[in-house]
Amino acid sequence: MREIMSFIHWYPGHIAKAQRQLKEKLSLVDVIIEVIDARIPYSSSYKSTAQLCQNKPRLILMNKTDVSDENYNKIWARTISSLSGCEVATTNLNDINSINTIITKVVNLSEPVMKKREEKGLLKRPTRVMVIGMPNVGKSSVINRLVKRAKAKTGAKAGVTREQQWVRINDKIELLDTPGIIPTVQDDQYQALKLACVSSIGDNAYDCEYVAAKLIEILKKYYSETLISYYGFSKDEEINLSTIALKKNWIIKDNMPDVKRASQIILSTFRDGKMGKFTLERIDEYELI
Ligand SMILES: Nc1nc2c(ncn2[C@@H]2O[C@H](COP(=O)(O)OP(=O)(O)OP(=O)(O)O)[C@@H](O)[C@H]2O)c(=O)[nH]1
Ligand SMILES: [Mg+2]
Repeated sequence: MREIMSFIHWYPGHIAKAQRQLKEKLSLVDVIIEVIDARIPYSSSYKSTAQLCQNKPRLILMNKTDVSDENYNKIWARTISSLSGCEVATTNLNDINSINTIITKVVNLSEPVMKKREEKGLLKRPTRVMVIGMPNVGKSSVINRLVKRAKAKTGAKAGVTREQQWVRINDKIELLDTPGIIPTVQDDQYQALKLACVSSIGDNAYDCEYVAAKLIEILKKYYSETLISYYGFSKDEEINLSTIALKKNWIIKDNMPDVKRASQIILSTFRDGKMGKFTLERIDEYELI
């Protein structure tokens, strides 16, 4: 996968600074919620989070299960849990049950932390929680949903806290109102490609046609029947950006396929789940078991 190097660019200076800033913020909290993308559970989880979080209790949310393949959600959740030693919850933030699950699990994680504080004779206060994760995984949505639920439950004004940036979720929990962005530093460019597929990498950092072409390869490998029927191909026809463009009649001058348009539409139909529910990675790809 070396060839991707020239398509997805990193800025090591920015990454080091972002990591430093995140570490400072993390030192303020007791429990961490890490959000990852259920379509790419491995690539969207940061391999050094435990170290970054100073081994504080962490709840991992495998989010966007409404657009990932349900056949792989459970097995990935179990695998991520055993790799990280953390509790993992599968979530769809449009579902209120997911929000209730998050609250229950955070309260459970906070109990030993509060007990420890008490044993040390520290002042009693709610558990401080922060949401972290790579770009576009749903961090702000988690915060917004938790805050909205708190408002609905208590009828209280949002954001009544001792310090401006903490929002009281219930009598046990307060949440930092801004998330921590884990910089998407990836030495594995195949993982970077998948992050680009789910928009976790800004589109100025990669070539749209290249990423769309690679996405089609992955979908051909794992979901060929869905791809064939979605675009109306027959079994023996070649599927690539050009043939999809021709099939959909996306044409530029001289009857040439509009590959650029095809790339953009393919990426967006994948991202919003219109083509189907897909999970782009399998556990055996990474020899995780
Ligand atoms: N389908 C689906 N979309 C979701 C879910 N959660 C969040 N999203 C969408 O994903 C996109 C990104 O969500 P945000 O909450 O802005 O993500 P973020 O991690 O704060 O993103 P950055 O601030 O860019 O790092 C938005 O369009 C959300 O509506 C989910 O469970 N399912
Ligand atoms: Mg955000």
